[in-house]
Amino acid sequence: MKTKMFNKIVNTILLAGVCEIGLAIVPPAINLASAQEAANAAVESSPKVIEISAKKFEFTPSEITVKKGEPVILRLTSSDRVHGFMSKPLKIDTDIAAGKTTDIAVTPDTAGDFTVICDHYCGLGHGNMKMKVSVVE
Ligand SMILES: [Cu+2]
Repeated sequence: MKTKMFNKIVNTILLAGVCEIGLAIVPPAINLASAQEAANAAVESSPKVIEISAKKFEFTPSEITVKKGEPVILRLTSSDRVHGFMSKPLKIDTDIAAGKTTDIAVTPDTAGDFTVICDHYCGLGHGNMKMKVSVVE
């Protein structure tokens, strides 16, 4: 949520900046083209968003694949209660509160398969609540 808003603000600032410079030095047709280019660049550079939902006692999807060195946003939600979302090697440790979206930015630096576990006790099946993150080159 925050990132989306931030991007919107950045886009607005970028466009405003391009328009001002454009108006001052180039005809309107070229000005429009460069504003569009700036908007496209902003969209391409924003990280990929992967949605993951939690409920007793599973994460959906139970497996994701991300690229080494490529920033992603994990958009976490819970449909029942608070769950944990933790993986030491991926340097992730957060709680997922129910009824709210938790965005975390991750840039995996090592290839391999990693397990994310719920580390917030949520009931009898808690010990098996996990998902797999595959980091590929
Ligand atoms: Cu749990």
